[in-house]
Amino acid sequence: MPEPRTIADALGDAVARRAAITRFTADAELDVETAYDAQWLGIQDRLAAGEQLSGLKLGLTSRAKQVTMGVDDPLYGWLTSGMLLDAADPLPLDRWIHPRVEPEIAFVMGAELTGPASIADVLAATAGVTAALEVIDSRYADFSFRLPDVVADNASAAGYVVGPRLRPVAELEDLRLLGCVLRRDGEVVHTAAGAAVMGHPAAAVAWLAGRLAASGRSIPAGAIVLSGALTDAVPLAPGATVTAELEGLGTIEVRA
Ligand code: OOG
Ligand code: MG
Repeated sequence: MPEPRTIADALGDAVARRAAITRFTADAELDVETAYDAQWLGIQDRLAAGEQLSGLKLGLTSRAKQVTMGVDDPLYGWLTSGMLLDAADPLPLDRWIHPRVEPEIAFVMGAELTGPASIADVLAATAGVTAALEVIDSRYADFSFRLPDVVADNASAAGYVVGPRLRPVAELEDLRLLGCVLRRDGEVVHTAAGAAVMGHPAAAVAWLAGRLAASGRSIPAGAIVLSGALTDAVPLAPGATVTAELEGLGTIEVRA
């Protein structure tokens, strides 16, 4: 099994050179816990380079994503200050290898959340929810990976854009029924509702709190938590415009 340091270095190098690598599981054993160790080393490298932690992300929490990516389990990764993007600017395509964008419901935590946690615990600790578009960019050739590979690769995290409105959950109707429409160049490409994410988007955040507790961590107050794509991602081709409209949370539009 490759060492976490070796894995983190190979992935860091792939980012720096914008060159995809072959997944580790193609010719080696890699367990999920070792992969999370490698992920954490990669995050430490970003912090050492001057970034700050800004939050966490869930991945593969919807059936649509699991089926497309061929991985049946959710996972998590970390968001850093360098990943925050402004929808007013064209997306920095020159940073990435083969970026895709996907619509998400983001939770902004008003209080620290330590697992195990229920949906009610998550909602009580949430300052508000907002729309987000996440840019993912696998460091693996053809976005081809197994669970340990994508864990080590920080859940393909590359960037995120936050929507125009932060709404307290008490102001919204049932998050399970919150509608989402994704358009590319004005044409509807995917639609979903909040329940696409583990039956309830807060269930994904509860899963995260439980998973972090197993390694003695928690979700910090102030963190933004992307609960996972509601629909499949769309490739970000140069010149494309992608728009996500989330019921009650407004519209985000990005230009590549
Ligand atoms: C893994 C990351 C998935 C999500 O929201 O499901 C993810 C990938 O698809 O490359 O961020
Ligand atoms: Mg995502």
